[in-house]
Amino acid sequence: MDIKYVSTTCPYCGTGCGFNLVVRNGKVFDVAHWQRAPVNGGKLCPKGRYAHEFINSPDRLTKPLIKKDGTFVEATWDEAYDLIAEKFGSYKPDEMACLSSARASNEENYLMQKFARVALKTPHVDHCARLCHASTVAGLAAVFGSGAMTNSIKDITESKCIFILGSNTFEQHPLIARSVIRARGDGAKVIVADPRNTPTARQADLYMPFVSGTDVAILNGLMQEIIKNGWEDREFIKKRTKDFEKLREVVMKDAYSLENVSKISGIPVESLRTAAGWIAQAEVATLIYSMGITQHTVGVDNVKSTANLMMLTGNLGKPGGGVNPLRGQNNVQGACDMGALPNVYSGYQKVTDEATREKMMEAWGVDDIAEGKVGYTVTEMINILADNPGELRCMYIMGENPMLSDPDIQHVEEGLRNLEFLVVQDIFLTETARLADVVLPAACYAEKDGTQTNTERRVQRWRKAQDPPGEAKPDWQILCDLGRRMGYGKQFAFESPEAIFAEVAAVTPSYHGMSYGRLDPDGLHWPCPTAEHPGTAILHREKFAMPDGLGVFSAIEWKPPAEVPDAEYPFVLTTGRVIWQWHTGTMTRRSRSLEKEAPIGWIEINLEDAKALGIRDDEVVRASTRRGSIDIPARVTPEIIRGVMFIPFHYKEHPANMLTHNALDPIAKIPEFKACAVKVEKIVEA
Ligand SMILES: Nc1nc2c(c(=O)[nH]1)N[C@H]1C(S)=C(S)[C@@H](COP(=O)(O)OP(=O)(O)OC[C@H]3O[C@@H](n4cnc5c(=O)[nH]c(N)nc54)[C@H](O)[C@@H]3O)O[C@H]1N2
Ligand SMILES: Nc1nc2c(c(=O)[nH]1)N[C@H]1C(S)=C(S)[C@@H](COP(=O)(O)OP(=O)(O)OC[C@H]3O[C@@H](n4cnc5c(=O)[nH]c(N)nc54)[C@H](O)[C@@H]3O)O[C@H]1N2
Ligand code: SF4
Ligand SMILES: [Mo]
Repeated sequence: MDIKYVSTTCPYCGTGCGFNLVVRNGKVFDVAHWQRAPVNGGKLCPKGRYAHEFINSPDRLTKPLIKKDGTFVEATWDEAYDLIAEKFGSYKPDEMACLSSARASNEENYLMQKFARVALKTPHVDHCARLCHASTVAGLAAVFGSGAMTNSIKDITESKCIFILGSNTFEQHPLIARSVIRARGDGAKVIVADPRNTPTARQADLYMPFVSGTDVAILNGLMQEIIKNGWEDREFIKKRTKDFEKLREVVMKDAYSLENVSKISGIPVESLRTAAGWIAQAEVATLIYSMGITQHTVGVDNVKSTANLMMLTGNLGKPGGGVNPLRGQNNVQGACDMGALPNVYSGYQKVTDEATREKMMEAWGVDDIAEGKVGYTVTEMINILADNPGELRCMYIMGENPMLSDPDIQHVEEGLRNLEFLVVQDIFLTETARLADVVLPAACYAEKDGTQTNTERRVQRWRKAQDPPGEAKPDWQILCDLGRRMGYGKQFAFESPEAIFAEVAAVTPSYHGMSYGRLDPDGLHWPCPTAEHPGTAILHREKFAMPDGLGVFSAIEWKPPAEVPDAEYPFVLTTGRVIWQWHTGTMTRRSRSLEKEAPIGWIEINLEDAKALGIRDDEVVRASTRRGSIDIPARVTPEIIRGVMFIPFHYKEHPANMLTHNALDPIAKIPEFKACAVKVEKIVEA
């Protein structure tokens, strides 16, 4: 028997844990701890521990499929490529759009944006970061000049006060939660604010339940209390920031007195006062946030407010401090870094800057690429498809499943059905793939080499452990094949991911100093500008990445969510995740050990609310919003604040996104997944 261990990086969350895939006679059959792994030192959460289980699922796509008269027929790669190249060649650039994938490697994301811009000449390329941290990228870039975690995961252990707002760290980034536990063991105070008493909240020294959508009011209230007590860090404010007076003017308003904030949010005044004191008076404090902050029509405002609080208290540019947005997907940081976004090339170089565009054309050896204008975001693409049919006619989706993950699924389906030609490239036949004209079978993480960039900007390797099933191919290879078919032989001549990475390093300033050789054994944090540079674990140490080096305070007023409860839809619906499942479930629901822990969806309803509605625990109820209705089992619990209900969005049987609202943040274009108005009723048998 031939057994080998192949060390690689977890394909689930942005923590970036390392483990060994155990391979027997050429097939992966288990995961084993890799003690040397830099982020997690061998420890894993259940998803990492069972990350082998879906790989050899009998449901894997193994052959290209072409839809003929409404049914899929197996095809050869040549047939599929010929059809795609012919179709892609028949549309105008502005009629085509591409979705890249935070599940795929840096190399693959780089190639997808290059394919869109060079081969299709379309500016319309985006990916699921839009649904996730688009507000972070826009918000933190506006105030610090860089939209990423300011400190590293390990650095959290140095903190003396950890404020977790809108992140269920213990379920969604379990191996980052480990740093929180360590810091707490060393005496750090932990504050958690969340509408639900999550496993994260249960670890807190101070837990503040509150009503979804009131974050800016809470943050402004904390800042008012800090300024009133003279706890702000005047030296930091003077030396490192600007526009403090503008902030002061807003947060000192009566509207943000602790009494008023308490009325808006539901958090007792005493808790707010304690939190303000702990954050301001700690030797060093850090703020951790995730989707509770970003997924709002005021997502960018929320993000800027978190930055306000940490600048006010002088907690940036030092160990144990920072504003730390936890990035979600394994490689969402990398997909953004690689320029799979409609406004930037790799390294956040603006498409609207003509000199940069010329530089890219020269690097890519072409005399024309997509126009230097900002393309459509995912959410805009779907709106255009549904509302202005004919404007976008053709789409190429790699590794995303918008038919379950985008808001207001009926609207998404209507939009995708308006496409004349849809190509979906995935490892399984997803709800989205079923709507495609051509489905391309991709290799999964265990079947290819590549790199991915975790939430702390650490670039790490994936290593091939087995061959893909059937005729499936790595995404990078499919993109190269298609690029060549479209007449760009030289631009897509890559023979390996390593060769693609060399081009990434050449054209991306923050990755200039990286190469595969340098990524072993611990990876490298960007920015890493030269071949000698050790990488950068903590950003903004001396100055912010702004032209004048100063962090910018923003004056932000609280605004309620786009849709608030009324007589007909009297509750706030919020949505999210559980530790055992991953997004649209394509992988975790095919992992026996994970699926058995959480096989069905539910709606969380507060005990008192349930009593008033006459609803019992486990009873199937009807949840409805202005978008649609689903029938779903009730989980009646004291662990969610009154007036708010929660549904995890993993389950196709009870799709939360039938209900969610397609209202967008005006800047980031992120949808408000975290708050809309819902009603819940008993189902009366006819
Ligand atoms: N097991 C598992 N882990 C995951 C994922 C997964 O699908 N499964 N997905 C990954 C991805 S892509 C991401 S982006 C991250 C997301 O990670 P998180 O953001 O931690 O996860 P969510 O459950 O979406 O939301 C976090 C918390 O926000 C709270 N919340 C709801 N409304 C509000 C509000 O208005 N304000 C505030 N402040 N909080 C609110 C919810 O109660 C919830 O506990 O997780 C990553 N990790
Ligand atoms: N209601 C609600 N909706 C949400 C959210 C929420 O909190 N509430 N959160 C949003 C967030 S933060 C996110 S990130 C999105 C996620 O939205 P999606 O990215 O659409 O969700 P996934 O299920 O992760 O889809 C990834 C797809 O990639 C495929 N895949 C995996 N590996 C590979 C590979 O190597 N190659 C290829 N080609 N395909 C691969 C998987 O099978 C799967 O179909 O969901 C968003 N939707
Ligand atoms: S914490 Fe994230 S990266 Fe680590 S094992 Fe769990 S899912 Fe994988
Ligand atoms: Mo995400």
